[in-house]
Amino acid sequence: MKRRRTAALLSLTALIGTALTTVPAQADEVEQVRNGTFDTTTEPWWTSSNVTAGLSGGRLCADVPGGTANRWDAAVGQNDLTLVKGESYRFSFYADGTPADHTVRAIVGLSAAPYDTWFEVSPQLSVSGNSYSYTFTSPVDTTQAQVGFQLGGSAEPWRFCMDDVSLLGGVAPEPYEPDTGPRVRVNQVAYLPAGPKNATLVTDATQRLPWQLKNAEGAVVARGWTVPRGTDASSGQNVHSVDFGAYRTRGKGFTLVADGQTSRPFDIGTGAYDRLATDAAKFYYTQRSGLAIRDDLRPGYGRPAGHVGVAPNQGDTDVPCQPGVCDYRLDVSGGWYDAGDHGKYVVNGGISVWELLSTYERARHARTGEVERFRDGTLAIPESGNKVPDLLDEVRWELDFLLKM
Ligand SMILES: [Ca+2]
Ligand SMILES: [Ca+2]
Repeated sequence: MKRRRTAALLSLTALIGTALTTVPAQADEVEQVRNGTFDTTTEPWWTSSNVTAGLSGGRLCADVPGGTANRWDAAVGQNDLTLVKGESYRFSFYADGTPADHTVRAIVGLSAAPYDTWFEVSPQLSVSGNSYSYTFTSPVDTTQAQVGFQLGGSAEPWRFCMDDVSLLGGVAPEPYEPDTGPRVRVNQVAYLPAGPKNATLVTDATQRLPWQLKNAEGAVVARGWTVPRGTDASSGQNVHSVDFGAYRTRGKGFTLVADGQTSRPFDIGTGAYDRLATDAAKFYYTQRSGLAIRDDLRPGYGRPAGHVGVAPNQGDTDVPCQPGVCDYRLDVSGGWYDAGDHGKYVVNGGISVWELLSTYERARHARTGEVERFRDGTLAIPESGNKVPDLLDEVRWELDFLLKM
C-alpha cells in the first residue's frame, strides 16, 4: 500500500513538471501610461476646456463644473497609447471625489471618432479615496488608444482627484469567479409563516443529506432530510431541495444548515411584503416624462424634466408624423417613460392605466379591498394633498398623454 502511494506521488510530480514546462512564456508587464503618478507635473494629461486640473499632494485634482448633461461633457485623459489585440491589460488607479457619492466613468477607448469604448467602469467615489483595479483584453490593435476619466452629468460642481493611474500590458487575465454565496440558497427577503418554505442545496452529493433550521440564537428548531433532484437544467448544478414549510413560528435571523454550509440569514414573518404594493405604485412618478422629478419625494432619483424641447433632448413637444403616413404635428409631451431608453408607448401605457384603475376599483369595491392604501397623500407625488386619491392622480398623468396622441 505504501509503495503504491509513493508511486502515485512520483507520477503526480512528473505530471506537474511536464505542465510547468509547457506553460507559454508570458509577455513582460509593460506600463503604457506616462506619468500616472503626478510627482512633479500633470503632463501629458489633458482636460476638457471646462475642467481646471492641477497638482495637489502628488495627485491630479480636477474641478468639475455643474450643469453638464453627459458623462463625456467634462473629462481628464491621456491619448496616444498603444494596445495589442488579444493582449490582456490591468487598468488601475486611485481616485477620490468631493462631495461624496459622485461616480467617475473610467474608460479605455479610441481617442478619435467614432470613440469606440473597449473597457469601462463607473465606480462610486468616496471622499477618503479608494484604489481600483480591473483586467480586460484588448479587442483591437491601435496606437490611438485613450485612458479617459469622464466626470460630467452632475448638477452641482465637484472635485475629482486621481493618482497611480496604470495600464499594464502583458498581464494574465484573472479568472472570473462570481460570489454566489453559501450553497444553501434561501429566500433572503422573508418566508410567510403559513406559506411554503423551500430552499435549494447545491452539492455534489447524490444521496439525501440532513438539514437543520436554526433560530437567531443558533438553537436547532427543525430538522429533516434533503430531496436529491439531480441536475438543474438552467444552472447546470446538481441540487437537492429542502422543504421546511411545517415550521410556522415567526422570527428574524433564521439560518438553514446542510452539507457543511450555512445559508444567509432570513426572516419568517408577515411584515416584509407590506410596503410592496405602495412601492410599486410609487414607481410610476419616477417614470414621468416632461416633469422635473423632485429629490425630496424620491431621494436619490431627482432629475430635470426630460423631453420638453430643450437640449440635449429636443423631442416630444412638436413631433411630425412618419413621412407618407400623415402630415400633422403633435405635442405629445408628458406620460410615463416605458423604460430607461425613454420610449413612450400607447399600448404599454394603456395596459398600465388599466391595471392601476383596476387596482383602485378593487380597493374600493372588493370585500378584501383597502381603499385607504391609495388615498390622497399615500404615494408622495406632487399631487399629494390635493384631496384626490394619489393613485388616480398618477393615472391621470398618463391619461392626459394618451388623449394627446
Ligand atoms: Ca502621486
Ligand atoms: Ca392626491
